[in-house]
Amino acid sequence: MKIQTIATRPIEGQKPGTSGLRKKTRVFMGPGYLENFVQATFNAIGGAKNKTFVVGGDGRFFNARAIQTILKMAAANGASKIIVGRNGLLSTPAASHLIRLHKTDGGLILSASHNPGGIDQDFGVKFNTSNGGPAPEGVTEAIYDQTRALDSFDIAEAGDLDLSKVGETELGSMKIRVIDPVADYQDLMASLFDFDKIRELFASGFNVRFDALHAVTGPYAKAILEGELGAPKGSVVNAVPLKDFGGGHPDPNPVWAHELMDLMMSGDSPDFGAASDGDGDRNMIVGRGIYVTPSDSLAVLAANAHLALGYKSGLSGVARSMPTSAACDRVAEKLGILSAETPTGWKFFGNLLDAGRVTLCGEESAGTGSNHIREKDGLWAVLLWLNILAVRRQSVGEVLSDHWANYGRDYYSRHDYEAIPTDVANSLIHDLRSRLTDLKGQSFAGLKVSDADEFSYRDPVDGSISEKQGIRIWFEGNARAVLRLSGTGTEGATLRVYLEQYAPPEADHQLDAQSALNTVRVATADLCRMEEFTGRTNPDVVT
Ligand code: G16
Repeated sequence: MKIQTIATRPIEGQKPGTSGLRKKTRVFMGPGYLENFVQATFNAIGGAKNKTFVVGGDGRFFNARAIQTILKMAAANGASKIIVGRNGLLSTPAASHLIRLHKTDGGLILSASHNPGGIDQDFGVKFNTSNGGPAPEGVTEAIYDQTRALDSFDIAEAGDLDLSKVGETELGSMKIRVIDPVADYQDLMASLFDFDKIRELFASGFNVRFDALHAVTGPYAKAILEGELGAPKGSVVNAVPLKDFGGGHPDPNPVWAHELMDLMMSGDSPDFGAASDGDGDRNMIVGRGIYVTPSDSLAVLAANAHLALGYKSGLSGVARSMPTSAACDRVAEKLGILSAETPTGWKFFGNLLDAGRVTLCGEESAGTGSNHIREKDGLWAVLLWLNILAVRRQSVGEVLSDHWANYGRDYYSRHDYEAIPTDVANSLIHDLRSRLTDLKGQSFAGLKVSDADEFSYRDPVDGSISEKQGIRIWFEGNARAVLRLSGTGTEGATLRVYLEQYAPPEADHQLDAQSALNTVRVATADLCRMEEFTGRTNPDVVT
């Protein structure tokens, strides 16, 4: 095998965000762009020599090409073995599992998650470490530093590899093992959940609609829900992964999964609806006529996880990202277990999971997961819900009402203002930051601020500190707003406004969420001078 050492120069802006490096696909396709980032990643982890990696992606446009490049670079950098999904496909949770199962030195996952795919859409690359989780900030900083100092990359001179068949092949002295992307993940799910109970549920006539949104979870959901658990054929829709996800956003929320939402809100819906995202780590849960917010879903799963095989001895603790609602804290308090609050980004859960401090984690952005892997896991959340329903034999609506009657309801919604010019978004945040200490005691739209701060996090395991992780404003009457800029967008800035209003157990829990949150919405817009800065009066996306 001939190795080429190609001279290159640092490319600006290769700083990983909330979850790896995400850019427009054409940017990634530019000369040396992917190569620089991959070489920087290898350099940052002390080289790839004699190391093993998992490589796979969500099948979006440029996935197949990028994988060929990565394999050739891994071989040139001396890696000993690569495990790759057939046709380059691996969901993010499956990749995380494979890293752990085969004790590899890490993995490269190709995806821009819920962002749309195509030559004019988005692409991304993320490095996961040997625990199976997204690289922590120390590693992503080191990668970024390497991107700024790079002067060459190594790549094998070789033809493309055939990844369409399961089996082993070689590139120079590097072994390449092409595996079935679904099988190991399926075994893992079978070890966590009571598949017999779920089979009985389906056999009793309970029906489900799983919308894979033309993304990577299709083959996984087909094999498990229809193949192994006996859900009727056709329960999984949009199941064939497409390079452009059929032109939509593979984002499982009421806006982008509106077909599923419409069905579930119609008079004649299945008992249970679910969707997953581009790379299979996010989930959406919908009951007949009722949408379950991700924050509520996490709380319900925490309260009921003991009904599933893998969690029957209880949870050590629960963690949520800071903007996620307090609903799961209430469950943790009742269970007498730890509840942790981390910055946005699954990478922040890794240390807590590794240390055994928490078992379940979740985020408002439709991510839920547990210590079975080190990523959020869309299909896992769906199966846990199904396991719980199979034991409780209640509808999603009944489970939720019961939960709220016990714990109260945290009305919750996220409002996204997209494609704001970056300098405008930064000015709004900067202005808010400069007024933080004066806000307490002031009223906006009739709502009094009881406290305000900027979230900073000290990891209790390794002591690392992450600052400026979002602005929190608490209002009297148990309401909260959080403002932060997204770290996953590829165009301008996305301002996320997270709204929350608690209603205690004895209160009315059947209000429409947007109505329940209207006062805190108006107060927050006023307080942050939304219209003055952005000219916007309404968000682009409401989840
Ligand atoms: C990623 C991260 C999540 C985060 C989400 C939104 O999810 O893994 O932890 O909550 O982005 O982040 P932001 O608000 O910064 O855009 P995914 O599914 O895109 O990998």
